[in-house]
Amino acid sequence: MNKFTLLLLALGVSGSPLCGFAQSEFSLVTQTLDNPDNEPAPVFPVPSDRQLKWNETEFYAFFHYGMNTYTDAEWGNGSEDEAKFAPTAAPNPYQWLEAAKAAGMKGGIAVVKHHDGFCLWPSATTTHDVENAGNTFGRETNIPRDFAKAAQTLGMKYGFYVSPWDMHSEYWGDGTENYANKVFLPQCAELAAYGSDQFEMWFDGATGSDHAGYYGGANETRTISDAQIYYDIPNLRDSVHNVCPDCVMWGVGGEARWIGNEAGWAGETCWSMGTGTSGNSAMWKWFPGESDAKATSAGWFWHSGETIKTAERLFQMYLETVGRNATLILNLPPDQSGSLPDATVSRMEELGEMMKTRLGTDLALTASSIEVSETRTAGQNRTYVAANLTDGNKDTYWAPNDGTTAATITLTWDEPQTLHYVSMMEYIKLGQRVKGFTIEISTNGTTWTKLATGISQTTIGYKRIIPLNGSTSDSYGDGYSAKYLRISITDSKACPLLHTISVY
Ligand code: FUL
Repeated sequence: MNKFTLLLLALGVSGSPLCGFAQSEFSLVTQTLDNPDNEPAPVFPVPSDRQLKWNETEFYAFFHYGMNTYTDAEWGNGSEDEAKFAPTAAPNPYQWLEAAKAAGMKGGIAVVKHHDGFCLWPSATTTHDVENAGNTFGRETNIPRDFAKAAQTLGMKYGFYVSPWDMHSEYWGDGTENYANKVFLPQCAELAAYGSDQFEMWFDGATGSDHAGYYGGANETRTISDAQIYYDIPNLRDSVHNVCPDCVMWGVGGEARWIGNEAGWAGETCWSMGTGTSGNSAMWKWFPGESDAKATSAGWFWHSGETIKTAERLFQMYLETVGRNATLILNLPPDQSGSLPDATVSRMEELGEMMKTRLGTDLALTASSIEVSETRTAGQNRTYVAANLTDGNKDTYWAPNDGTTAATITLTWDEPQTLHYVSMMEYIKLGQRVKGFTIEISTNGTTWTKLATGISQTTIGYKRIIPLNGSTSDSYGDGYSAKYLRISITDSKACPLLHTISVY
């Protein structure tokens, strides 16, 4: 019930909303309250504002750095002497993020406490932190402080990975509320204070039931039964949101999901609800996928002798994650100097160049026409015309009328173009809808050829990128010469809503 209806009821007006009032004064108001912009009804579930903003970060870096960097480990056990943390130079998060930015990434997440419990900032909750590091560089390290500042300077999004599992703490898994109250929630509060503009906190689900921890000297294996209760997650989520309103609580935090593998791919069909690589269109909660993947050959942490994957392989990961309605968090491990190795930096520059060459020039912007099979009736302040697809505004969208679940969008160019990729973005603010589509090209507007038929042309979601040659591993090729490109939406939960189409 809207405010105006409430007012009428309060005045005892029933039936015709206008009885007792001069119609000319109120009829417009009645229309105004009755969906004046003719907006489609949402298809639930829909994302929260913070989930929407989070999705827009698309491609960001992961930086695993800490005690393990100096002990050649992937998982410590919490007994490591703090003195082992002894960087050979001042750790340089600015250099990390600069490399990520060169690759086309929009942000980064720094690990500031891994499962061994060593904190890369001076924490009031423990002595197992940088304050007791082995040298001056170590003792002066404060990753959350420097990472936040670097991100802000570079105009990038940032957040922190703080492991809920803590093998140093005597309290972890002791059957009481001590760990949540004395260690974990206070640590999250300390981290939240490093910047109210954080976009994600990363809460890993590992609990290592078969991995012995130090636990204050107990040296045993411990487990917890329900992470949501044990870490007091609803309270933690609210507390962090009070300080960092746009911070999505990943994983255990419940606002974005693990895509189900660490190899950099999402399902070709990928819903932003449900779990795993494909999600499940029938689930009730908006739970978008994030894919965490390693750019290097060894572990999450730096190890001597590791190599960096080729730009082509990393681009494939991008197509198979960001191009399939997931985000990509790509791990770049800083070495013992606290900086990224040169090979990583130059690979990121190469990747950035590849992104620009392949996805940098949007041919949809130079199409001579974009025709659609149906355009939704305009409202007072909103149109649903095809031009909305290329206006660079994610808040305007093309839509057909209610009840239409199949439609075509045809782009025409005056001269033949060489086409490699098609990118589509749904207006997910009103829910993820599209269930099927096809892509065809033509040189004359009468004979059409379907492309990329080996790829499931099902979901779109936040973003879907189709390599027209049907290959994600060798996606560039020679391209296809065409004067016409037709996208047909073949099935949708309700009228489809697209805010952007790009062609490369
Ligand atoms: C996992 C952790 O156990 C790994 O060490 C790493 O941090 C990875 C990103 O998440 O679950």
